[in-house]
Amino acid sequence: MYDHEVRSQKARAVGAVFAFTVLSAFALAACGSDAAPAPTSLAIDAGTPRRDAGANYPGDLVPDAGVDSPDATSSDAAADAKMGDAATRCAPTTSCPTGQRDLGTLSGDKASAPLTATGVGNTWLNVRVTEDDSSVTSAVDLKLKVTLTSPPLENYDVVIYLASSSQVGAFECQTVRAQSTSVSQTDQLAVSWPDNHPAGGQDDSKNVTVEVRHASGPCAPGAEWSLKVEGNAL
Ligand SMILES: [Ca+2]
Ligand SMILES: [Ca+2]
Repeated sequence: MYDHEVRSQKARAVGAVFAFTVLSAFALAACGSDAAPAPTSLAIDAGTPRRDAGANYPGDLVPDAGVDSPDATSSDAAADAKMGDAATRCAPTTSCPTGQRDLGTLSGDKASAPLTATGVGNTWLNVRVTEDDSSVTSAVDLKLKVTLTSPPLENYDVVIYLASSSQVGAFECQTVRAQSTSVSQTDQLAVSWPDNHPAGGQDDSKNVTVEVRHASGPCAPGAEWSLKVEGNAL
C-alpha cells in the first residue's frame, strides 16, 4: 500500500513536470513574437523588409510579407531604419540613353586593361569600345567580353546593347545584342562586330551599353554584383 502511494506520487510529479514543460513551451512561443520567423522565400515583395535574428542572409536581411519586424537585438535598430524597401533597393538609379554610369574606354581590337564596376540593384552602364588597329591590310574585328558575378542569394543578369553607329553620342537601349540569364553566380557573354576598312578607312568604334538586370533576391545592402569588361576578347 505504501509503495503504491509512493508510485502514485511519483507518477503525479512526472505528470506535473511534463505539463509545466509543455505550458512553458507555449508561453515562450507566445512571448517570442518579436523574433522574426524563419524566412520562407527570397522573392522580392512590395512591403518593408525586416531583419531576422540569425546570420544566414547577407546583411542579416530577409524579405518580408509586408510587416516591419525588428528583432530583439537592440543594436539592430539603426540597421532596421536604414534598410528601406526591397523594391526601392533594386530599382535603377541610372537610365539609358542619358544617365548611364560611364565605365570608360577600352580597345576592341588591341590589348587594354579591363574595366570593372560593382553595385547593388538594376544599373545601366556604358563603355566606349575603340578601334585601334587601323591597318588597311588587315581586318581585326572588334570584340568585347562581359562577366557579371552575382553575390550569394542574389541573381543578376546582363544584357548588352550595341550602338548602330560609331558616333560618340550614339547609344542603343532597346535592341538587345546579347544577353545572359544564367541562374549560376556567373553570367558571361561576348559580342563582336566587323572591322570595316574601305579605301580611306572607317572608324568602327562604338558605345556598348551594359544593363545589369536584377532577376531575383532582396538586393540586400552590401550584397554587390561585380562586373568585368574586357576588350579584344571573346
Ligand atoms: Ca544571372
Ligand atoms: Ca575599321
